Amino acid sequence: MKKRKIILDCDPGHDDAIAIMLAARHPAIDLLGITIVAGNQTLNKTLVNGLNVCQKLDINVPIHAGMPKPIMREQIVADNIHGESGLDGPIFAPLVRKAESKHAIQYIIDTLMNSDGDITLVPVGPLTNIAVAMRMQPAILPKIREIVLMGGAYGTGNFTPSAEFNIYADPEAAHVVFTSGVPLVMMGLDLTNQTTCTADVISRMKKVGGPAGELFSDIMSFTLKTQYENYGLAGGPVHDATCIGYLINPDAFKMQDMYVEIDVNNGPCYGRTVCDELGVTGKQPNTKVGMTIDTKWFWDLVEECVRMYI
Ligand SMILES: [Ca+2]
Repeated sequence: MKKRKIILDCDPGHDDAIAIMLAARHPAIDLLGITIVAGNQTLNKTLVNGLNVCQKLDINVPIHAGMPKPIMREQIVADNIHGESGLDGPIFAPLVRKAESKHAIQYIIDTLMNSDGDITLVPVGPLTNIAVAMRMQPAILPKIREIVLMGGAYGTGNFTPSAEFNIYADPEAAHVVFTSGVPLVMMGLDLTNQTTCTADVISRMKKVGGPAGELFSDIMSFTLKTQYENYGLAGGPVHDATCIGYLINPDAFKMQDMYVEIDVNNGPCYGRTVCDELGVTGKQPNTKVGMTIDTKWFWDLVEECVRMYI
């Protein structure tokens, strides 16, 4: 099998950590590098979290720090879901792992420009890094094979009634990406909320053991707590990891082509991914939107990946 080359752009983050876990070891994925953006917490915190996860799981890919602030809006963080550190729950050993000195934007541009157009970008946080890279060097656009992102919803949001967190955290950046003409795959809340991790799933992964089993258990136990406190739910979705699942086996997903645009007006729908599900605009679809996922297959995949760290 030819490995799928990706750059994972993330804001770790609990579900980001699970995405890193899947991407770094699965034989179908060639994880070239990790770029970090502010999102779930401020950049200094999301960077430390990314480094901690990679140190704990012995993942040796370059990690580059990116944009500390959204393009236009005031910064927001999701400490209600991810805690003060952005990755509350697990206790990590003292951090020795270091980030690369090159800025994430330059890393993304250089890596794409030196490629054969076979690299997929996987942004699972606010789209600031990707948008700034596109604006700084537009020649990267035809070099991007595809963007497989977590964000948005064709239904309702989770941070406002209209908007999902990643898009709401930088709607202007999302607008740049969704109007870029690059092929887009969007895993929105409608799909990612189907991957609800319950206490049963946590014990299943803990039983597998190893550093990944332990980390999964510590991470998702905290997620279960905040999901209950915030939304009254008995389980927690692992949103970001669905993007890696899609790259490994798109057949486990039902997708629908839609025209998607971002509401960047300062009203109640600010940051909404307006998805033309019924095709009423007559506009050419620009996005494959995730509708359903084979959940049994997904948890088997997670277990398979947890096992690869033993
Ligand atoms: Ca994320």
